[in-house]
Amino acid sequence: AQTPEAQALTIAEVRLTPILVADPPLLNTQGVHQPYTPRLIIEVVTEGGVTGIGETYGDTKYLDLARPLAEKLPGLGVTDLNGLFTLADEVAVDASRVENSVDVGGLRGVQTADKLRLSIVSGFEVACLDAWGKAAGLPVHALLGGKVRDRVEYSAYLFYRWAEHPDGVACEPDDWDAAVDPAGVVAQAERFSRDYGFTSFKLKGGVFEPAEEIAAIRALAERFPGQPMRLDPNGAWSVPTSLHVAEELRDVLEYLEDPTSGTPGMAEVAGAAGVPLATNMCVTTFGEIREAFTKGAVQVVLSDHHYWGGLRNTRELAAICRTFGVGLSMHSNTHLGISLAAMTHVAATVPNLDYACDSHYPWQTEDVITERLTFRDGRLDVSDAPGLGVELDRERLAVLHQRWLDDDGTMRDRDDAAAMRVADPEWETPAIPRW
Ligand code: GKR
Ligand code: MG
Repeated sequence: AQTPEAQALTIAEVRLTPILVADPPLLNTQGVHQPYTPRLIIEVVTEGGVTGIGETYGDTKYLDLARPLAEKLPGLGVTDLNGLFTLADEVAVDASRVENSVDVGGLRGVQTADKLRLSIVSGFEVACLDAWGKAAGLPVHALLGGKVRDRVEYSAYLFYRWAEHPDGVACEPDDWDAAVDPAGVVAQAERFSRDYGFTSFKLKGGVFEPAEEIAAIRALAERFPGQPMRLDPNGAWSVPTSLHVAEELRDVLEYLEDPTSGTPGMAEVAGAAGVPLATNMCVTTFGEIREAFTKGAVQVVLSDHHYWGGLRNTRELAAICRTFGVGLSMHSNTHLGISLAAMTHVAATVPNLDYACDSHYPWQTEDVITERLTFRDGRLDVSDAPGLGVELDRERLAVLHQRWLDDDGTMRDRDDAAAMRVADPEWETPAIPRW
């Protein structure tokens, strides 16, 4: 028989709320961000009346998995995180969802059934940890073993972008200027530095000819001398092009991120680049680690609790990286404050978080939490409040869910190439390597 305390921590109800959240016209090698991107907000309510919240991808293929998993959860303890994984394994993944999946043209690495499952489990795991922490009066970082730092550093995530989405497209405008050349990128970095205090800079590349992007990083390095730079073309370059870029930027890059696609190519580049290579594309699952580490293909793995199956798996990844002398940093996709809070809690507990984490958060003007998180000196304070330390704003959640309900289906699955075709009907997802 369960103790009353354990009974109170049992899941009574799970609520799933798909939403569409405004996203600016950020460019990448596949195309441009849609004006709205899908996210899924997960609420886990315990028998004791505590609600925990989580956030993950909200595209249809993720919802198709989240719904049957949610149905299995009542009766599970929010502390039984291993049990959560066992239940997730019982949810069948429709093979066509994986085979036909472009997953934003592969920007998030190869899509497998397991990875889809892990991305869903991550949102539930965070919601369970939030509920457990709230019930126990403990912050999530304490449930992960305790923080080893009080603040977590983030980098400025710079994007080439247009000032506005294409004419006639419904969107929520923002007050950022276009950035399509080195001067625009530097101006964007100046605003990031001024408003948030970031001191390291990552530029999303693979958009323009490599010479253009080399010039942008050079301009940044001149404007912010001695500050760490990263360039990430999402695998768009050939091995020779990657080596050329490495040669040109070696003195200012702290790492080059996914210059080329696939572990063998990354290994070739790593062997001669003279600059560390980081990835959120060729190592996104535990199964990919052995080959990449054995071949010396990557020197830095970008963790992302959404890919890796949650906060505890992120810590396991960190332990493996530590063992093999591989660096650890953190990747992000378009996300809201619940995910940022989760990222910050786990980052606070990892001793070998060697680099500032990525976050798209400054690009999001909308959120579903009552108080947005604020970067100061490029850092976020680690919350010691119970759970994640953020509260759901139900009114905002309802508005963003209504937008999802009202959508004719075009925004419910992120497709950057389709969004680009609105501006350029001839646009095709570029073949890799592009240059
Ligand atoms: O949001 O355009 C984007 C990024 O390109 C994203 O999709 C990537 O997953 O941020 C990511 C990265 O570092 O590769
Ligand atoms: Mg990347």
